[in-house]
Amino acid sequence: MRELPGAWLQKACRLLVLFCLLHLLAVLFYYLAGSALLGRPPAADKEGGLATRPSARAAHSPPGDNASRECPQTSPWLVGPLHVEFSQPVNLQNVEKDNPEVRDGGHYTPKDCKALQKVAVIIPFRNRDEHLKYWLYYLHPILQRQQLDYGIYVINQGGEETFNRAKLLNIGFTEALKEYDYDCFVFSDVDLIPMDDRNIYKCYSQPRHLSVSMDKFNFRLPYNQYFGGVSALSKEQFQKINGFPNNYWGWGGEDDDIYNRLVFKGMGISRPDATIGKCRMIRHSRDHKNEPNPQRFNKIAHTKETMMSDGLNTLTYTVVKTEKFPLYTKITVDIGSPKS
Ligand SMILES: [Mn+2]
Repeated sequence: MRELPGAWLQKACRLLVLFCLLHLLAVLFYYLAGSALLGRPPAADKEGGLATRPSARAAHSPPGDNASRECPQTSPWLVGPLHVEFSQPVNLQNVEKDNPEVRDGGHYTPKDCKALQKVAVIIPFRNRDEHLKYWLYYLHPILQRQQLDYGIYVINQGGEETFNRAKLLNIGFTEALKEYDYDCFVFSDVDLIPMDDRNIYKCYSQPRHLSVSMDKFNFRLPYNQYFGGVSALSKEQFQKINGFPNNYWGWGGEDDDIYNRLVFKGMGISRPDATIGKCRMIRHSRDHKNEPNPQRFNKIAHTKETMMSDGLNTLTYTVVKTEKFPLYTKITVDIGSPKS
């Protein structure tokens, strides 16, 4: 009597196994039939993984077909760690020749696929042409390998007034949006070069800090709240915090104010790990008219009260000149003075 339920169970098991096999066969059939119908190998997401693929693909399918397909989440062109040094001077004409797909004003759009994000890179600037050459030399190839639809905006502070980094960044955001429907903004100092192209210059669900391990700080984060150097905010994230402060004249504090704004609006910081986030800063002495701002400690203590009355909604400036160079757009602005 004991065998009876056992035999029944065995029969049921056999049936189940048979059913599973049938199911597997059916799935396999539709999978193979499907890829045969589409005329491409089953591993479609691996396309472009080999250097020979793009040209092979271009020969087989009409142009425009690939450009309408979204780029993969991870670009197949990334190489990882990079050698970065500043011993040889850079000739911009050579950089232009090496980056033939970069259009006037420093714009690039991937040819093979539709970029996941439209990124404006904003660089606050004054009298750092040598640094800018290195930046363009290193970053253009990296940003292209990252398959971004991007534009480079150098915001040059005209006149002799004290430097105001955050206000220049606000201006960059505003001016770039007049030109193209950007959805992400990378704010980068002119003297910072990433040492790994897996550090993607794009936006994430939370504001991104990209320059997390700088050689200047022995490849460590100087403090947990540090948000200086290179950062990325989506258009929505930037607008949510009313942009950056306009009232930090001279060196320091504006990055901490930005950090406070993000926290007060309920956001957190996203970062790459310490290896991917490695970067080099070009050594330099302190700039004239960018002395440490003595008011900075008092100011960052009051971000909560001041942030909605100082930022994008109170931004005033005049564009003095817009220049479209082959590798970047340079916008020279009059941003007033600390008193005005
Ligand atoms: Mn620096």
